[in-house]
Amino acid sequence: MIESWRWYGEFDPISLNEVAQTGASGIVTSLHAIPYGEVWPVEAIAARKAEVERAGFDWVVVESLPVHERIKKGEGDLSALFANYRQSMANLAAQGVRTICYNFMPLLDWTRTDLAAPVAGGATCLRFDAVRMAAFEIHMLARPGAEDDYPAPVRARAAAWFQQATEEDRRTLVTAINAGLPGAYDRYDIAQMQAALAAYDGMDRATLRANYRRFLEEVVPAAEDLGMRLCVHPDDPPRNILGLPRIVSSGEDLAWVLAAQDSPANGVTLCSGSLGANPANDVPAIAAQVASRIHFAHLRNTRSEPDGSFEESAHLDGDTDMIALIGVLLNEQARRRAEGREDHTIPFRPDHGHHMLSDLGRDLVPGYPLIGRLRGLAELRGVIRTLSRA
Ligand code: DNO
Repeated sequence: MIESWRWYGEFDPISLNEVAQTGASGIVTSLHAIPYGEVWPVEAIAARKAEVERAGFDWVVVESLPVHERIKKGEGDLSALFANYRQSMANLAAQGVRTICYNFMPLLDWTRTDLAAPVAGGATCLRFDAVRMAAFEIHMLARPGAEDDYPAPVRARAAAWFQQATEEDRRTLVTAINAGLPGAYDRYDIAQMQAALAAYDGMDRATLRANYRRFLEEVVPAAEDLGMRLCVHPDDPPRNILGLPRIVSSGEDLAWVLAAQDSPANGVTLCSGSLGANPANDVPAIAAQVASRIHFAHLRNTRSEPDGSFEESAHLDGDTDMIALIGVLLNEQARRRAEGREDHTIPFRPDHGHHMLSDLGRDLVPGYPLIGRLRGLAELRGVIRTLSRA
């Protein structure tokens, strides 16, 4: 497996020199300054690639080449957006960057309600709290129908939280909910989020799937011609939120995606933390089910609570059996090797990590600290080496 590390380029307070000390060899990055939907120019791609290579790394995966919201909404004439996506892919392929991670989550990317929930000893982790999410949706966003999405005990605790919350608490919650959106664009305050949700009014699962199918039809054949691999990132959390459908949340959903364009260019980012936040998802089993189409892995763990809340645990310590999952990925690599494929190694990155130790004094990207991820990488590396020898 290729040890890789997500780096946010000019927006990342962590330097590539620091990353070099982690032992990772691959960099996962994006051109975060380019607005969604625009073509990524060859020069900008080449400059980023040169920067990554000067520091001694390979640019192994683009995360993400984002899908414009209008494509998700199926809004108006999308031909220019599809053409731009294909052009960006061609420009990346021309530079030898061939694996592209993206998601098809409407409106928000990964969503948490707390960016600094306490863990033992003074470290912090990311947390999704059903009560705070309910408070946000029902009392701050006043989303019609939000109450129906939460059971009475959660609604009652949400009302209590909202009543005692200070202005500062509420602002912090809005910031946390927006934190998953990468890059410099698209942060929403309450009014903007209400407007953005209104633009999705009436969106149901079937329509979102039809819009996704159309996207795949428009880009997968081009990716195949370019020798590229697209790999969709699962929904995080893996359930509907804000009244919007989410359609990449389970093994069945992934089967639907893969069947929609049955091509090796249409693959999956196996994100154990995203899928694992639904206790019904057996992550090693899902990985085995889609193994031949896994082009990239995000390895992290979560611990779920009965009310739908979950917290990010240490990489080996949550609900997902990480040893079993890595075993599935290593088996798949062995299968590819036996087929004679040169590209049999699957890139992975330690996904997220606790903010801990000297990172607590640094202003880092939420979920992307140096030391917590280094800890995760070191633990995962140990598992991989051990299983590889067995
Ligand atoms: C979260 C990330 C996601 C991922 C996108 C891919 O930490 O894994 O934000 O980058 O969903 O488009």
